[in-house]
Amino acid sequence: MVKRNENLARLPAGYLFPEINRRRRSLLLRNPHAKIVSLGVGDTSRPLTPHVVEAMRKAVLGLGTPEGYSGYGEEAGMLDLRKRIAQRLYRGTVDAEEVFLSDGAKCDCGRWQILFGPRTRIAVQDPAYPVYVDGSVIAGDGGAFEGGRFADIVYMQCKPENGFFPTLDELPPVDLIYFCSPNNPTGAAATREQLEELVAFARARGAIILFDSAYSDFIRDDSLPRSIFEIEDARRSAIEIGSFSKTAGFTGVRLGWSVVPKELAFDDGRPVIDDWKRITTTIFNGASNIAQYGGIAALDDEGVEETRGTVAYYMENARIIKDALDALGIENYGGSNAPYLWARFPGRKSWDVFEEILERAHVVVTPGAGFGPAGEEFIRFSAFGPREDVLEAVERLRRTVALVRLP
Ligand code: PL4
Repeated sequence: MVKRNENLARLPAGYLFPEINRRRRSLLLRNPHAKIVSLGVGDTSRPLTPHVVEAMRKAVLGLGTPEGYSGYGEEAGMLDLRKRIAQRLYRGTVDAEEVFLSDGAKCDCGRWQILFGPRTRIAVQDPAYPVYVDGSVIAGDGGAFEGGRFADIVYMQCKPENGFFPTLDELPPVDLIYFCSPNNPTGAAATREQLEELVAFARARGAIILFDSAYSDFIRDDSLPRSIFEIEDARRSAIEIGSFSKTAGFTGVRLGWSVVPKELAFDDGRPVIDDWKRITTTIFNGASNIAQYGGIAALDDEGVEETRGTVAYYMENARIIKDALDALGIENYGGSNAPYLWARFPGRKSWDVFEEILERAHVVVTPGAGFGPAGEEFIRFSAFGPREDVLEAVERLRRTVALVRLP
């Protein structure tokens, strides 16, 4: 008999989002006529924009001709797209050769976890996108699961009380720090000073920051950094992962990237970028060429203009949700520079609040505990739904939330 991978055996329960879908299906089995609306998963609902569709249509038609056909490409992606990302999104702070295209930020997280390997000392914001912890555990990190947390993972508590930024000086030694800004799930966006502190901390401790900027296009406040590479010295202490998912609507098309600065090195002086090339050329065969043509279009003037419209639509959804939560007197955060609202239900278990909102209002949300221990008492609202669903959901919340917020 084949032995089960003991790392998988250490994971406590199913992955968060399938579990939410399971509960949603369970409601539908009991009540097949329920009209469920979702403010749950951060999945996009706006259609691809015309300019991007046209570029992808041309790419597909080209692939259907002998002259236009192409097979496997460079694993790192098309140079044209890498250049555009370096120039347009990073304004020259990174080189095109440091940009590696992929099939999405989540998939890159998994490959980074393979690269760093087992027994890496991990620190995560708490709460955090669950892939950081779950993927690290699968890769052999984290130690035993005890009392709702992994013994060897450093959970950097991020709560309203500390402005969603951890007290770094108190942390034990760490190797890899996951940091997401604008943050999923809290909606907090780190200031320049906070990221400077983070980079200085990583430099002093010899740690590497894995900076997830999947939501950078949602930043409205121009004083806030959109990339860790806006911070001096970050090139020697950070990797950044980005995504076309939320801004260009590529959650299904699949396109993301990692930026790996040439200066970033392991303790023996070997460049991290060399190992990243080794990993990606070995267990990845490059992002879809059709998606990459779409990405190139999304980053020219017309594409960027269209994308702004998509982002504005979701941010208007965020405003509608925020106004409703404010009107209901529910303490909430985020929604100004991020497409997520983080609402507090004092004294309540977040899975209980999730169940009650689902059962009474037929609205799917995401329970904060699914993002880590510090997410208890909180509910995440996603602004990625169609406008009519958002309006319907907030109307139903107005009618039912008073019933669920009492301990
Ligand atoms: C549901 C901080 C959503 N099944 O699409 P990708 O792979 O380029 O980006 C995924 C991603 C990366 N980094 C952060 C994210 O929040 C996400 C997407 N998160 C959410 O609701 O939290 C979608 C989740 C999906 C999943 O599990 O990733």
